[in-house]
Amino acid sequence: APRLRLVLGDQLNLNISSLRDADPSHDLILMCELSVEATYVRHHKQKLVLVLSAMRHFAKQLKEEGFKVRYLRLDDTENSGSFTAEIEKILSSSDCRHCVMTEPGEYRLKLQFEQWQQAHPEYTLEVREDDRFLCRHEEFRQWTEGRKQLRMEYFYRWMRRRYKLLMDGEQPVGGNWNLDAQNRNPLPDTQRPPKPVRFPPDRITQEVIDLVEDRFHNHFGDLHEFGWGVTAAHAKEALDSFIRERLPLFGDYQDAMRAGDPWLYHSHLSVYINLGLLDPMQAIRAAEAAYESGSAPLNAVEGFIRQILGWREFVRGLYWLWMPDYPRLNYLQADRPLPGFYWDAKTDMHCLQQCIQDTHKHAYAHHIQRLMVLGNFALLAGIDPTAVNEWYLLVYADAYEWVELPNVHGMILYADGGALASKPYAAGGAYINRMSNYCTRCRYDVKQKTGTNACPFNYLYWHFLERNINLLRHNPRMALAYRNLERMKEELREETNRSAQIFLQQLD
Ligand code: FAD
Ligand code: DLZ
Ligand code: SF4
Repeated sequence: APRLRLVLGDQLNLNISSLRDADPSHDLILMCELSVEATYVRHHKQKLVLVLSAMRHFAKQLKEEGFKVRYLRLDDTENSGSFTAEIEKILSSSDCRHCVMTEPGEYRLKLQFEQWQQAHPEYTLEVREDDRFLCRHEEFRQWTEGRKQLRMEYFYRWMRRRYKLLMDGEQPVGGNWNLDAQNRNPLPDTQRPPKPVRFPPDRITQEVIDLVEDRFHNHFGDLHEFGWGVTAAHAKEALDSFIRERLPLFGDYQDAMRAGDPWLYHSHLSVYINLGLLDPMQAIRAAEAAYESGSAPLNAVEGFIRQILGWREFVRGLYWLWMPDYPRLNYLQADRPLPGFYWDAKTDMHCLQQCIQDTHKHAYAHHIQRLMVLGNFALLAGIDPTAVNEWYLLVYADAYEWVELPNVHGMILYADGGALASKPYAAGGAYINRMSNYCTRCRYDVKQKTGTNACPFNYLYWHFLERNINLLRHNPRMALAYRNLERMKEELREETNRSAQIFLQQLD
């Protein structure tokens, strides 16, 4: 019997589980551009162009492969505005009763499909597991069983063994599981990272750019420099160029930051992997092959593989384990509104200003910018987790809730009280100064601790510890920080608190 196949905007892969047994002569594939998906958070303009253009290119490819595709455009007059209404329209007007889809990556959509199925027992909605991920739900659940704490490092070792990646029998190649200690170098001024691969918009992308400028002109972000790839072929080209040109130094400069350049030696592959345009195992195997052929060192290859095989799978497992209650946690009771400068970059703090500008211009910032500048500030200033989550979900081209939420709620905000990260990633200005050149052009002085010219990260750091002493003091990984706080001269401690209070008042 013919089946309907629904493909969501981040499932753009011919080998996706919902299409695996599709029959071009019978089946109909449904794809929908929906205004709610574009606006449930007001996504960055580049993210909208990326997703919609990639969807249109994928539909074209499906048709070229001989499939019948019903593709609903945002501006089609008969667009009913929801996935389930579109499914229903097709099922009720044909003899097909069965729709197949791959599970969505966001809880909100999972719920929507479940509710529809309950209300419509006359149809079958077959939801298949998303096996683009390298750890299935059941496997992840088994891994968590009997563990008091869930830590990425142990999950990662388990995954390395399972997939026999960089293994020497039962032991890690080179003797260490994790070479992060070698991956903390600042970038020397003379070091010139290669230019990233960018893809000039083709006719389809240009059409979507016009559409987005027209319909979503008040969304955050700049479209002038749109250069993301929108097909699997583009993604493959981006992977090849990363392996050749950037991977060898990926490890060394993984944590470094430089004003005006968010790209550095990162891969810029998350957008493609998350959309389905690039298979995560293909990226991992390509890096492994570079190590084996001697073209990239172990600290780079191990570091890169850990991000995809370890972190990416770990946060995805936790998301599904902890939803739907997770986003409501607010361990540190943070409730300050998000400062306006997260939108317009109007702040004298040069590091924040640069990271927000990069984000506005490219819908991209690399990991340490997201974690140690933008995230660190949100943590130290006690910004409301709901507002921070919304910001991260809409500004980055690679953001979907399954990956954004654990990184923001758990990793940067510690809103889950340490379920994900063993301690808050709080740091003063010295860290940013060591890892970047931001401070040299800042109106604040990173060396000063208090007063109107002092780097705000410095006093906010101590104020954060002070404010949350009852919640954090018992954490063994915070012991050193609290000992330092307790050793601080009373006068300096008071000065620090005063500076922080004045700064925070001005923020509101
Ligand atoms: P690279 O540095 O080249 O890393 C290689 C790959 O590893 C990435 O492409 C990505 O697939 C994976 N990866 C690395 N770190 C993580 C991580 N912590 N979690 C999951 N995957 C990881 N990543 C997203 O894909 N979407 C998000 O919405 C997102 N939000 C984040 C929010 C915060 C606060 C933080 C700290 C991190 C977030 N990350 C997110 C993780 C990471 O910052 C991005 O994956 C990375 O910056 C993407 O750029 P890249 O492809 O150049 O990464
Ligand atoms: C992010 C996004 C956007 C902007 N637009 C669409 C769309 O029009 N149609 C669609 O099927 N998906 C879209 N997406 C992705 C979804 O919002 C959602 O984030 C993912 O499908 C979750 O797995
Ligand atoms: Fe950022 Fe402080 Fe350095 Fe200025 S001095 S760039 S605020 S870390």
